[in-house]
Amino acid sequence: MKRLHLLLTGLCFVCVSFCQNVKPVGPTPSARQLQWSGLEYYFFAHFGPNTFTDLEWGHGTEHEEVFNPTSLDCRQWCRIAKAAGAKGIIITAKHHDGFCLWPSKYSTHTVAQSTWRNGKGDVLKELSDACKEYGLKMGIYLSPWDRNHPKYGTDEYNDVFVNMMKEVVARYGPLFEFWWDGANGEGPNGKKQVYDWHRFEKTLRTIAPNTPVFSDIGPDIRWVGNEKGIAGKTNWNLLDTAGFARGLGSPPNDTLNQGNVYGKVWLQSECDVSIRPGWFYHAKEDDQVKTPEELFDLYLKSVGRGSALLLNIPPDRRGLFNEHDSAALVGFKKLRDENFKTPLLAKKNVPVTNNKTTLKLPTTSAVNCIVLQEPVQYGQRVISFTILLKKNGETVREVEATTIGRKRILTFPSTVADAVDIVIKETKAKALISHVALYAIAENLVEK
Ligand code: FUL
Repeated sequence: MKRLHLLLTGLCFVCVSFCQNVKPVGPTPSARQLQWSGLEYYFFAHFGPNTFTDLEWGHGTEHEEVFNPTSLDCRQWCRIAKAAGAKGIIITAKHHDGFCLWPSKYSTHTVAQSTWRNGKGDVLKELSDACKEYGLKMGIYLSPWDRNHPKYGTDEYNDVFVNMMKEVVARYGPLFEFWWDGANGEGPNGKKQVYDWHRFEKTLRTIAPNTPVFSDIGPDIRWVGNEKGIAGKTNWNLLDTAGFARGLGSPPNDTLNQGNVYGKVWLQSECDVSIRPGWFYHAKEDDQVKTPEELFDLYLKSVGRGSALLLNIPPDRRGLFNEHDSAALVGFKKLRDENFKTPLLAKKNVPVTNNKTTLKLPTTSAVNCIVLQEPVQYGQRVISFTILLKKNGETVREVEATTIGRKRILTFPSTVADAVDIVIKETKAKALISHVALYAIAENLVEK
């Protein structure tokens, strides 16, 4: 009994001493951001008239009849998402062509005007029901740029956009993310729309206070500056947004990619990337689906660099996730499961004293991967660090790195070691490491 008491006291001490006197540093995530941050990996589904016209940017003049999936089954999407370990699906409720995948009251270019299911179909309703059934989250992409809506280019379009947001939140919420695309291809002689971003933001905050909102510069999640799925090796969850705007006025792509070390706003990045070259389904790309190994590499370069992975799986003309894509996704899941199943060592809340911590491996082993996490609710702290792999007291490999953030996965050539030192070189305040794990992953998966 006394021993148990001592043990419990010891455990409490570790816990308390880890968090004791810890003051957050700089901006910290809101509850809404923190909750989203734990999702790490989820799907995008680009679906609409482009699926049937083989375009990437529809003109907005396509006849509604064009949208005609022969056997839409959102449960099949969810089954695959679940099997692939994704946490949710964000659907293009309205892409730049303006076609609405739900029967909106605020447009006459929707599923209701199509012949699909005699105008009675509703893709968002089916997806929302399927997500609930499979325990997945649902998110909505709504393009501000609209090449169809007659009101686009006038002040009244802001009412349309607000009404559409209200409609989809009321009918298909709760949503785990709302996606505002910054793209606009109107060109110098095109229609000019002055978006009322302030009103858009206020609307979502009122009707969906727990839904984080994505755009180039947030307010909750920022774009990573490319569509390749690659976050910066240095990746701050902080950004200076003052003076910048969405779309063309956003910060340079490399700033979005790396964040700002002393940025004033907490904005974790999200890596949006398609499993195929295009965002929409094109049969001619069936043989260009990313392989499980390529997806694993993107996982290391997104989630493993403190970002999120938003992986696009475009439903095909049947309204199904294509076999080529699902095979790659299952392979990708298998690689994550097999390689991250058994850590050589895993520890929570690692005490860091004088900027250093030593971890002893239970047995001398070949290591080629380390996973680190900071408890970001206390702010992102570590600026740079070194991993020293040791054997019999000698350093056998040094791995230099910069930021950690929510998760940092470092891979390196396989090295036989019996201990590992984490040496914090520069930090904003006392370094906190909430999780560390060492692995021996397949050699071909080590980051190139
Ligand atoms: C871009 C869009 O123009 C693409 O069509 C796609 O939706 C991508 C995710 O965002 O800005």
